[in-house]
Amino acid sequence: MNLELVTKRIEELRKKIEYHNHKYYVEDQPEINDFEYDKMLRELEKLEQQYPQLVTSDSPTQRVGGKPIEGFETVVHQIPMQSLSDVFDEQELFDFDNRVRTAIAPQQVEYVVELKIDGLSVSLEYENGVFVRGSTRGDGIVGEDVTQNLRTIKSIPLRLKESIPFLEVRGEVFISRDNFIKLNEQREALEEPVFANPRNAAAGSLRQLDPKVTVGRKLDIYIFNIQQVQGAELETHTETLEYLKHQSFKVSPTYNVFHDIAQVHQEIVRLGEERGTLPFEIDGAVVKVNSLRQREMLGSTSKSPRWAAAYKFPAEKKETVIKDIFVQVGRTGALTPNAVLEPVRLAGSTVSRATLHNIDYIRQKDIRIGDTVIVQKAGDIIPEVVEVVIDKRNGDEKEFSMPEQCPECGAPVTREEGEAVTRCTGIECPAQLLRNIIHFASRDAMNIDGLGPAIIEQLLEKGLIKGAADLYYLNFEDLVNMERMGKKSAQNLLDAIEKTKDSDLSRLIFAFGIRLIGQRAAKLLADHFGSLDGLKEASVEQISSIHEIGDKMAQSAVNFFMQEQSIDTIEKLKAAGVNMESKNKKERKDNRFEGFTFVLTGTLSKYNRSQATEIIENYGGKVSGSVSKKTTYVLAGEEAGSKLDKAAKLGVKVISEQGFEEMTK
Ligand code: 1X8
Repeated sequence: MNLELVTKRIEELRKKIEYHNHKYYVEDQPEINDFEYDKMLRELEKLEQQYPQLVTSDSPTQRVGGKPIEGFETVVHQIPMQSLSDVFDEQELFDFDNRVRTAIAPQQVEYVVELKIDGLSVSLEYENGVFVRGSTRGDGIVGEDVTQNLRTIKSIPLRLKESIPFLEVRGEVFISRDNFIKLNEQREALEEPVFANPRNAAAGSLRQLDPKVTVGRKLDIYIFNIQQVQGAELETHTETLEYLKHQSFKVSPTYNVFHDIAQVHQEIVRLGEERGTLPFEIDGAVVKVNSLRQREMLGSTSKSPRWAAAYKFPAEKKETVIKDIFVQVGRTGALTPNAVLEPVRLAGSTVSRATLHNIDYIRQKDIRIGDTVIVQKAGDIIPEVVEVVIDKRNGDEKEFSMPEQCPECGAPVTREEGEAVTRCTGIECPAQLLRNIIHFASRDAMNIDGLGPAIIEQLLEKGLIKGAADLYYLNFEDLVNMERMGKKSAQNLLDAIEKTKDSDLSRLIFAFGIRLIGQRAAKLLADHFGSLDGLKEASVEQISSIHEIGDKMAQSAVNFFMQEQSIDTIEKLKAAGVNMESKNKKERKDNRFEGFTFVLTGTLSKYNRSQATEIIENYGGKVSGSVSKKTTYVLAGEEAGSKLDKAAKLGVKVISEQGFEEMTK
């Protein structure tokens, strides 16, 4: 192909890709499937690699390409990004209407009512039709340049439909409830802190220094205002929204026009009732004067425009009765008590369940089955029980306690000290497979390259795996039929899985995710027992005889290897050819130190502390930190201190480094 043809093809691909992007992400009416879309994107990527001089900032390939940055540049907003003045009830809304009518009387006023989206306000700038800069609101005067991260949002056009010299728009970046829940589940599985609400999740994601992290967050945007424009003449806000839609933006999903404030109020009530049914969170409704000329006449105060108001929805509360409490096992293994409620209408939907969070919450509020309670759906997705109406108790209420066995798989549950959460311990418990497999594949465990949470989730959903061991039985056909998985990535993943069959035993032990057995303990166990079979057969006493392994850890390991689910998993892994031997196996020459406990003190000349410990353990001995009657020998180096005195007092034998060498010859 000559350069002219390539240029034409590139342009054609970009147009097509952006067209289908718009169909999928803005109109929600895709015309082609992922495969066809990916094919075009790959062709474009390849051409741009061959002809880097043809790459432009508005190419769809640039949505993901950004490199991590050190920090954000600041942006001074040419048009301040003001906040809205709040109104909280009908009377305050009428006062707002009066102020508007007084300022522009006797003209007729039209109002537009829209949703107030609970996200993060941003400004987007376009020069000659191309997206050049995006920034956060910041304090309204100065924000941060988050252009790279905004490019990852597929509903933001990188190029306008019609080129105009300049356009600055304002919109709200948000994350849908579904994606918010998924994101938090993933974070929980990776033991990262969860986001308190969708707004925090959106803000945190947009302010990532690495755009690759933002890509995965599935942010979205609604555009609701033109801040500045050169190249279009507009008279009303509704015209503005139509124009923005025409220019490929995703605009406020509902907007209706009203002539009097009573109708405006009715619309707000209607939106409030719809609130719970929307796929994203709103925290109110926005009322705006429609005429742009009237807006100018009204102007702004230093804080907010006089032509708009935000009507804030209150957190709705209702009284109802708890009929029962049942326990749900989340995908992370957490057991969450839930209340079964006498159904009530709340914030636009019928609520028949509410979370009780955990057993501490239940005890603290003294919530019992049969209680009359107040439930609330504030900014939160899941309704919660806020308080008990004690006056309505009749004595028949029953206290609740957590089960000792997982209601999903029957494995014992545990609750760690200082933690509110009760968890299931079953490795193949259907409710917590996701978390376990993510851990199994993670970098410090089996380190399966390219097997991230999203793919694991798909594998589970499609029933291709039921546990970590099934990963080793996947075939090419299984993988290549998954979403967003090409032939090459399917093969890469199979290769990556295959490679991990040869991992050291310590990785496998850590990968099981046994309670209290972290990376270091896994290494000690692997080195000490040399094989998984050896460890499996070991008693609590044998395991806890290892220096640094306590009784609780040993008990936890023994419990794990006794469970049927664990035994099955190990058998499957073994049959698949996964290595079960330690590469670091201690060559125990003999057990000459069996039953001996050493205490090390002072500085040895030939070895450091851990080398000496290793030698002692290799001969079957133990090392302890303090001298007691049970100590067999104190091994004393240079400048030994108080431990020698203690040894003398208790009559414990003291040996020198030379003496020790003799013993280990
Ligand atoms: C903030 C918001 C506005 C709108 C929606 N969601 C918001 N968070 C809207 O106009 N539909 S306007 C606005 C502001 O001006 N501070």
